[in-house]
Amino acid sequence: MTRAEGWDDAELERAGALAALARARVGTDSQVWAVRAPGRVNLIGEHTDYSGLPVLPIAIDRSTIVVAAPHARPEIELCNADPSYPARRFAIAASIAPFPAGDWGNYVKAAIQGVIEHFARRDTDLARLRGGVMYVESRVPPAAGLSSSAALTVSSALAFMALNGLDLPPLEAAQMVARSEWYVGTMAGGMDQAASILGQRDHALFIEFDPIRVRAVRMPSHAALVVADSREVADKSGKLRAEYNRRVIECALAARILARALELGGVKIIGDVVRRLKAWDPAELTATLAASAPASLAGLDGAARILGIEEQALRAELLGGGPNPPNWIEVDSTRPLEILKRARHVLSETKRVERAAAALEAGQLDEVGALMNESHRSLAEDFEVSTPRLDAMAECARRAGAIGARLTGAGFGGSIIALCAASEAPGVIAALDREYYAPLNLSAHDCEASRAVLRAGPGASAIEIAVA
Ligand code: NG1
Repeated sequence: MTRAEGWDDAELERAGALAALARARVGTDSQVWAVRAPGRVNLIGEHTDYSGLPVLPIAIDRSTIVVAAPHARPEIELCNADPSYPARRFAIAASIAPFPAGDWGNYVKAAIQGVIEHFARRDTDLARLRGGVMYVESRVPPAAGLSSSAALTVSSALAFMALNGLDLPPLEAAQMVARSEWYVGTMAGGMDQAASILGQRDHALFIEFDPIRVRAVRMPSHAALVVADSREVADKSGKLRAEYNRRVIECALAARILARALELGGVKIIGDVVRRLKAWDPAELTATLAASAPASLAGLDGAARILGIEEQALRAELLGGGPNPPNWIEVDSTRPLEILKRARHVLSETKRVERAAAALEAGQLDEVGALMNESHRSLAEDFEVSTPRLDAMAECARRAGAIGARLTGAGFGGSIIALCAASEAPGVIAALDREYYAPLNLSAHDCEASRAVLRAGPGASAIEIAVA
């Protein structure tokens, strides 16, 4: 991954300033690499990635930059330009223990652990891996559904690789970092990291999984994407993580029950089921599921009974495997596990993603907008991840002329995305300002920073910064 394209002047300037800090620390003639990795916003295809089903995000034109310079010790010294993220230090090892939950340094540890595991499988001599200083500076707003965490893990992974002369083709790099957030206890799919690596200017990305593949779909020039932050922050390491992981488990259970009903072996996720069927229909598969098990299951023990396996074995299959689970990932078994509604969303959303990609390619924005509205409804009613505030924002954007609007990202807060004719975007923003932001009494700066027209930008890339 040493593509030099994709950097704009402002990013090169930011990288230059960080490089000067790094060289001040390790030596003025040191080699220095800089990586930019963008955040992403998802057009459609929500909560499908961890079922191995397609998504349609864009990489956005806002990035995180990590600058790395080698030093003689096998450890990473980590500094963040934002003083609210304190400096961190850790040793490079085959298995890196995490900082306490919620620490920002865990995203960097996750990335480096992922690189180490990937290259260990390729017989790289881990004892020869170099440490260094890494300076981070991000312009991807956190907790806004724009994937600041993927921008950080991707830029850290590529910076650590550059430091060690390691290289990978983009699809393989996307595969490598796809599971990095499992390290922090989120059983996430690979959409965010893939979008950050595979982004293309003015293109949406139709991304498929297992293995990761991408088809770039040009954004029609008369279309604009308004992204607006609800300023409702779901606690990433608390409620949001528990609810997110719960839905991953619910989908995995639906997949196993469908597999039993259809007599398919080796199924772990819903994507495994549909890939085995030549043609499939969301309503028919949902009906098969409804006929095979109750719509909701009484905890994992109830699920294990239906599947005819021991609860312990099911737990190990669903929750085991990552570097930190099972102690970080738990499922509250006192609430029912909703398998029917969740599967109905995932199956119908998959068809919507395919149709939206085709409609976007054909320039049929009305069709894309209608699918986005339908996606929001399904996320609210069947996946139960919307909030009254996200519903109100999406509705406000539609009333103001957006062709379609929906929550984007995991939900429980975060942002909405509205597809507009470029000429309508200012009106949509004005309506959100008037109807949604004004009653929140935000400062002019905070209101301004909360919403924007975002353009699809290029994916991550690394450059070497020459000594001035
Ligand atoms: P956000 O909420 O933007 O971080 C999360 C997952 C994605 C995907 C979406 C829902 C993480 C890091 N990412 O995105 O992989 O599953 O939810 O479509 O949790």
